[in-house]
Amino acid sequence: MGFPKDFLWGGAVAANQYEGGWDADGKGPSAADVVTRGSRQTPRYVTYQTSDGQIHADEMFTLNAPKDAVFGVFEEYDYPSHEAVDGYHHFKEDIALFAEMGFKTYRISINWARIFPTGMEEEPNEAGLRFYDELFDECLKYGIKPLVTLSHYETPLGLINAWNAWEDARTIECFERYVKVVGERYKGKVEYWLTFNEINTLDHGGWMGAGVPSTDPQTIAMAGKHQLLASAKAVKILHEADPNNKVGNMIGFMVYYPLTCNPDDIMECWKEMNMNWFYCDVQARGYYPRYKLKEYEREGIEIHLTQEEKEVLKKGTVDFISFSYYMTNCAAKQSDAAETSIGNMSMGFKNPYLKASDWGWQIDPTGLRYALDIMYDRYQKPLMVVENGVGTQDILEEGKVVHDLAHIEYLRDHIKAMDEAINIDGVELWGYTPWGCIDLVSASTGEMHKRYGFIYVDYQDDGTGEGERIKKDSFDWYKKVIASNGKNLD
Ligand code: BGP
Repeated sequence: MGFPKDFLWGGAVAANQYEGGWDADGKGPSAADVVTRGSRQTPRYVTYQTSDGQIHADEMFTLNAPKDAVFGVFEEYDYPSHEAVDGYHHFKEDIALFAEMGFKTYRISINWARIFPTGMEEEPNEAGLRFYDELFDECLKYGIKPLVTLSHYETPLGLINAWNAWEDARTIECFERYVKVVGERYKGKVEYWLTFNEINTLDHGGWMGAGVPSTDPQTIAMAGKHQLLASAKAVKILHEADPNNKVGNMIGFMVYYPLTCNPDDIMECWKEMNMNWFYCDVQARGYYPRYKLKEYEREGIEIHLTQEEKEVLKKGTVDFISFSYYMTNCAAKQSDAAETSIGNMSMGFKNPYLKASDWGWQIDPTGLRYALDIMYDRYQKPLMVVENGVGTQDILEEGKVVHDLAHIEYLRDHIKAMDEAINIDGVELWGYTPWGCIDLVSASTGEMHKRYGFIYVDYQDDGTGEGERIKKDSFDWYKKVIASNGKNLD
């Protein structure tokens, strides 16, 4: 019983939510840098200007911008990625704290626009490359293996303003150039790679994941095809750069349960689950699943997959599968059947057996065991849980203490569920990197006060705070968990 000997315990962040330094040392703006701060009540907006000089701000998840939109940063708006938690200047201090907790791995993303400021340059930005050299060296100094996401909502804005980024096949070549550069440069330093963070976010709006200002199904299908091809090519490039490289995909995994045993609800649930499976099926098996092709046919969507492209997909299957897991949802045919529930991307119905976080995400540790089981059963490839956690409103009390019991309880129950998946169900699990191991900007709301970390960062939504790092109660707890290789969860 227990976790495997070399289990990769760690934590996860993304460049755009952690680093700040949005225009430092030659970095170009990315998709995330033109998204405003929202809240639980206010959505996040994407800002752009039209040819008549008007400045617009449209909701990120439902964005359908006009053809003449030029995306950019405008004075009157507050963009949380610009400062984030200033990891750009604090990364050494932060990695030292992760090392103190005993991290074996640290999941970060490379901000593509730091390396290729517009995405289209022939030559990379040396200062950007140097930054990640230093960051990886700092990890390796403590024996922490970097786990690197190539694209985590950081499509260079240059590609978006030129041709709507992933909507256009030319972005694949730009991405290949970027992957070749980082694959060569970080050879021997980085062994674990992920291609696109939550590639399936595309189905919930094109902006975040693909820099596509549209929700049109045909456009989304093409952007998806381009990212799937790029993901397959990245696998090949990274294997060629270093045969030791292990390349995984990354799915935002939203488990659905049928709301009732009504067969109609079962079928509805199957459909919802296919939204999870589709991208993963292509990345793990190397071909488009028939249920998706049939759906495209029914909806009149054309993706024009050539023989050569089919070969690319076939040869670029991933070595392992990674996913984020936060919550579960229920599916039902009747839309007035029950109360709706929200989540990081998709909606569903409330499960009467589950409690929810302050942001309404339903908490379900057993769902993680179930997710691991069905995922492993379907693909028979090693798995990693690369995001998991609960966002809470932590209170910094006098004496600089934060009693974040809710984090401890959530993580403890989910670690137990992983233990069961490994030891009772026989799942091969390589690692666990809880989300936001240090407080950072929320992706869905842009808030600072939705906190996940073991380490509190003193930045507030109104711009106050000096960015001081303070250990929460969960810091010492996670340290014990790692030291005991998952046995001591008290
Ligand atoms: C995932 C994203 C992360 C992260 C997380 C938590 O969907 O990959 O970037 O932010 O969700 O969501 P949020 O920040 O909205 O609480």
